[in-house]
Amino acid sequence: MYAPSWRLVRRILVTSFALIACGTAVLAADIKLAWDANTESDLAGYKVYYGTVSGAYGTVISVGNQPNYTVTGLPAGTYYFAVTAYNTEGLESGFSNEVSATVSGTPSTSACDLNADGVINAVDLQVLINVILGTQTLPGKGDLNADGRVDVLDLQILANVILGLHACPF
Ligand SMILES: [Ca+2]
Ligand SMILES: [Ca+2]
Repeated sequence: MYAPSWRLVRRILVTSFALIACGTAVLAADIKLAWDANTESDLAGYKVYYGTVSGAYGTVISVGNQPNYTVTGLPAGTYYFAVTAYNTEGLESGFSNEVSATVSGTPSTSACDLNADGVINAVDLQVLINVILGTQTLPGKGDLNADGRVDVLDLQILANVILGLHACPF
């Protein structure tokens, strides 16, 4: 019983696995993975494994019979990925080589995203108003024009950013 299984594992071993692209979402990211297609006639599909520790994959996703997959909505952190193939009898190959990707939790727009929810909108405007009114404190944030004060000028800048008139930071 053991030997046929061993041969199968050898046959359907995934030979190449490459990280194609890392998404640029602000507080979460999509990681697109692709690998060489297995050409065995009894191939049933692939499984993508990933986790935050190299060689220890806490999450497994059956991705069907397609040689690529996008893992979506990953929060900030470093992730390690590997893939296996399995056949119509349910026998699974060993892991492919491992690839890693780091999702940055620091958005380029952080200076204006005052409540750090990943979008710049009227909620941030309200937060800034609260800071100016003294009902909320956000140490180190809100001074968008870097003049040492958080005041109505910064509010105007943030409004312009929301309206699309400025990038942030500028
Ligand atoms: Ca926000
Ligand atoms: Ca200011």
